[in-house]
Amino acid sequence: MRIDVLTIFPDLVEQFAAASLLGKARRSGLLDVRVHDLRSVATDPHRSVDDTPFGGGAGMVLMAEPIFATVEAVEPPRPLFALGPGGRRFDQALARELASSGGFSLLCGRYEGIDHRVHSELVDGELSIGDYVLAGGEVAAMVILEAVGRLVPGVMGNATSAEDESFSDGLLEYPQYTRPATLRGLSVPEVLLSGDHGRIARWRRAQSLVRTASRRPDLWAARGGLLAGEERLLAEFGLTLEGPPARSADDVG
Ligand code: JF5
Repeated sequence: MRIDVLTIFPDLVEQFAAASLLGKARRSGLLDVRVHDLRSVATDPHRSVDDTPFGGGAGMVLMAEPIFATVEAVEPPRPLFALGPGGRRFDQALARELASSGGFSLLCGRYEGIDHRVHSELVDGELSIGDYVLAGGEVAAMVILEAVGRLVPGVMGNATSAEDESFSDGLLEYPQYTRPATLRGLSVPEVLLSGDHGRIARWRRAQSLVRTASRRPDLWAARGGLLAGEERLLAEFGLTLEGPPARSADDVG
């Protein structure tokens, strides 16, 4: 899968794509991430990529010409998405869609925005990673690279598929513990030390259910609340959806 990123901060994105999981996937040939410097095609002595807005106003606008020139020179894979808070919200479902596509490209805006002729003539769509304003699209592009990259078949081996199934069923993860079994007087839930794998699986499921219901009412509603048999599952561990949840270290505040 090829993913191209167009940016005026190529070093930032390149460093990220070369590190950790993405870097490994790249070296193994599973991921072809290409980072392009919009400034490298600028022809004027100052290699300008921004200019003041027609009509006046604060700040600068990313110029159209360096973006047209880059797109013509590298023919980035389509669709070409611009990052920005006005776009389609990026979520796990979209990450899966993009991971099973042939490839795509990301255009990182900066300043007050990008010359509109880029949007009207070159860009296929806009993606947002959330309802907040960033100084530029680079961080959003890196979020998308990581979320999509780890879903590309082979990048994470078998660890991904099963785990991401648990998000696809709309539930939060259950709590995790590692050694030691007692830490500063805090013990690990008995069930996890029991060796009873059926009971462990049911406990984890029950934990996912109560966590989702209490922390993410939006996900809980979308799932349709408790399904058949789940009331009993909760009861097996003395849990209900009512009343205060069991206190744990991550429940503070
Ligand atoms: C950007 C001009 C794009 O701020 C964002 C963003 C927020 N959620 N998703 C993306 O993009 C950066 C800044 C200025 C265009």
